[in-house]
Amino acid sequence: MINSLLKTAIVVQVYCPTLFPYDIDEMKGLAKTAGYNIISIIPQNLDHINPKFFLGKGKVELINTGIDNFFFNHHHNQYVEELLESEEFDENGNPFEEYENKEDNIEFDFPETIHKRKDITIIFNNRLGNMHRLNLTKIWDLKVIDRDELVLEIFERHAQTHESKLQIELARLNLETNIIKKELGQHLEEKQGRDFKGKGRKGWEPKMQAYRGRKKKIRDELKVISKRRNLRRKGRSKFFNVGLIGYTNAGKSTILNQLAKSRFETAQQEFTTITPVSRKVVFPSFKENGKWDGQEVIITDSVGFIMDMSPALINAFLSTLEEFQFSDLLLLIVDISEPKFEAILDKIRTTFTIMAQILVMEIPRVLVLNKIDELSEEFLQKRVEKIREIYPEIPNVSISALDKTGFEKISEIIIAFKQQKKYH
Ligand SMILES: Nc1nc2c(ncn2[C@@H]2O[C@H](COP(=O)(O)OP(=O)(O)OP(=O)(O)O)[C@@H](O)[C@H]2O)c(=O)[nH]1
Ligand SMILES: [Mg+2]
Repeated sequence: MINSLLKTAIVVQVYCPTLFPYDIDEMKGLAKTAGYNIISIIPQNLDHINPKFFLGKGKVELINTGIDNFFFNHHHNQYVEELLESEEFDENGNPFEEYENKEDNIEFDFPETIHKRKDITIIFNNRLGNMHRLNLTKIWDLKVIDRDELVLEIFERHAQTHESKLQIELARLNLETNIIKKELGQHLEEKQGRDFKGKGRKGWEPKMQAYRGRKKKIRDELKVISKRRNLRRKGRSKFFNVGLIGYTNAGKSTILNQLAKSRFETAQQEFTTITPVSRKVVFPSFKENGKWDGQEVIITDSVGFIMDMSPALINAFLSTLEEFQFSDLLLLIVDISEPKFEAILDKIRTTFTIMAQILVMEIPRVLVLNKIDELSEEFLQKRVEKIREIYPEIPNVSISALDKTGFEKISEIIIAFKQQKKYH
């Protein structure tokens, strides 16, 4: 049964040698987390992406017809006809030709709650260019977003602090400014031809100015918040700082909760945590003089990563992510129970890529293989061996944050690193 509170989405994915092959199962999870009910998934294989529509023209029209059939109307206007008819060129200026399979009709199973075209969202499991998004929005006359925007929508839903709300607004404004710039260029060329470029700018100027003003205000406010955070961090610098880092949904917050006996939100969905939190944890340790002693450590949990995270999002969250630069040890949390082993390796690679971007590759790190309660002993051993082969220089520890298996090993490792650093 379709949940009427959910928004209706059609997911489209283009597979092409030049495109990042995002996982379709991950898209299903992201769409669900953002509140969408997917009614159809439409893949298309292309040798080259269509410079104008991203998709092949035939597919664009088929999707349109499929939606039109449901609404019993045809919304084509003169401009759309022209856009579809006009000749296409690839990035080298050669006429663009594509193979089209006109045979495959597309039929959708729309829920009864859909009354307007605008109630449908087309989500691309790709990264669209602004021109593609503009053209497709005009042709289909409905909301078109890509994977980056979907992730941004999830962030918007989950942001709770003033800082994270500002960071997301900034990412959204950056995205919209780029779209408006493209739209403006297109508008001027359409209406006035290249010779008159600049004349129609006046109408857009107030909007752009408002965007610029708001962006500056947000940046200034974020700077103030960041300064305040620096002060708080200075207070923590006398302690040993451990950062929990890794792919979204790996179990970072669950681990922090178990260690700190806290109750931060955890959930079987992406980007539950948006705002970093730090907690002091006291690990019992055995001193040389034979006495038990409490070792204080600060543990920080933060926003999780995702494959090929958009630069707009990384930039907006840079100040949050840069917090990790002040860690003395990073625990790279990995969900070792994923069905596909290749996906686990991809997620570890993603974590390293973002770590390089936020300049934390010099910090000692440990791979924490979480969710072992989901795997048989034999299966786990095989996976651990493979990971050791691939990353022989990084220590690893297998745990289950759910039932607290392996937590004594984590404590030992943290204390060993802490003593190496001679923190007191
Ligand atoms: N089976 C099992 N599930 C776990 C384990 N650790 C965490 N989970 C579950 O995995 C899901 C994600 O856990 P979180 O702690 O929210 O993950 P996170 O890394 O903080 O995720 P984000 O904040 O979204 O980046 C939740 O449903 C947890 O209950 C584990 O050891 N075993
Ligand atoms: Mg979390």
